Amino acid sequence: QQQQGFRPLDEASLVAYIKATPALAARLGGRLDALTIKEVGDGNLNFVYIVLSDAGSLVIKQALPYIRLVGDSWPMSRERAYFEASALQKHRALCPDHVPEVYHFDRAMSLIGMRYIEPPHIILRKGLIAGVEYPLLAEHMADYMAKTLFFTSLLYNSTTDHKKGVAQYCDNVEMCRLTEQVVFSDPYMLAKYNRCTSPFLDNDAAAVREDAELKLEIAELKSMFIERAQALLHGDLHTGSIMVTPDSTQVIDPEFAFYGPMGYDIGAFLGNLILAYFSQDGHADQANDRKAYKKWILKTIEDSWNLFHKNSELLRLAQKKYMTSLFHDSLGFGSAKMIRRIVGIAHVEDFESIEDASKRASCERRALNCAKAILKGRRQFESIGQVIVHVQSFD
Ligand code: ADP
Ligand code: SR1
Ligand code: MG
Ligand code: MG
Ligand code: MG
Repeated sequence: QQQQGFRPLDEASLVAYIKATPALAARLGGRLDALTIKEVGDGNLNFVYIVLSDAGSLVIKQALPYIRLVGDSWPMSRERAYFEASALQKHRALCPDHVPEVYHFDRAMSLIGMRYIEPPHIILRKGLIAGVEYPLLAEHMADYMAKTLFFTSLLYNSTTDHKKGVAQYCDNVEMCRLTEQVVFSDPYMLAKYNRCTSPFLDNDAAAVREDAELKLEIAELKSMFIERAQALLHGDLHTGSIMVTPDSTQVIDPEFAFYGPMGYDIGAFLGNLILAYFSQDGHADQANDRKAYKKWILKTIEDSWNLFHKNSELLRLAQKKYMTSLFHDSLGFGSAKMIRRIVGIAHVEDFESIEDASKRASCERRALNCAKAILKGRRQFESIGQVIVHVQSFD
């Protein structure tokens, strides 16, 4: 890690930094005397500033040497900013429509300057809570996942190039170890930072810890996550890492990027959509029972997989057997990502914003039971349509 030259910035010191950095100043049209700067980071790890001038805009993201959610008692390598900038650049080269441009990267400062994904873009998770439909989301995300995953895999690249990539991202090991802990280990044992909607879900969380069959399955997925360098993953592809309008889909925040199993990214996206599905009853009111919206979420899950699968380029490259195991991997990882959001450290706004704890617990329990059943029985599913029927049976 580059120690020299690092200092945490704030709204005030960021102005001087921008003035001294031509690549950033130019994006603001050189109009640096009346900047508006606001820290908007609502994620678990980093600090994010929106910078506006009367002639331009940008976003600055800085990693500090700890996890923001917990504080400096949980140190974390600032090199995550390097991997985020590298992955944004690589994935943008493959899929420019859905990845924002990096304007500037300062490794010593762990700082990225990038495109401000302007309003009316909002974080997809917030759109899902508000009940907004995004007609192009499935098509855009299928395109993003197909391009970023297949074209960073051995289906496309030489072993020499692939191994170079694997070697580069191997150093993002602290972030991988964080995932190993908070997704694949802690939810299945008594761990310091685990929480759940207590007392309603106490027994459900204990049942997860005592379920030998479930733990065997999660151990298999954990091994795959650690060992299988299949493609350059985003590494944290939940609905809080996607910004949307009805016409546009932009994927941000790949700081967990590494060469891992493709199903981990696909599962993160699909699993978080299933979480959104089960949270809808907690957001229903007299004006909107959310029934039609739930159908749209299920259709989006189905279309996302089917469009990813049907992409003609991919079919040419990949054998049926390859796609079937990718499907089952995606279902396994998707379930793991659902379970950790209910009994692990990092919860999701979809459920957290349901104020009535008993109502929240009831939504969470259905999602948890659905995820446990998918994780254990994932190899039996032959199509995404069967998964949709299964999800509905827990509603
Ligand atoms: P973290 O790594 O801490 O999760 P994120 O990259 O997810 O940080 O960013 C946190 C928040 O900052 C996002 O939820 C979004 O609201 C905002 N944000 C991040 N990047 C951009 C961007 N390029 N344009 C607009 N808003 C952004
Ligand atoms: C301490 S765990 C924080 C979580 O937030 C990130 O976005 C990742 O999902 C990580 O697991
Ligand atoms: Mg984030
Ligand atoms: Mg992040
Ligand atoms: Mg997740």
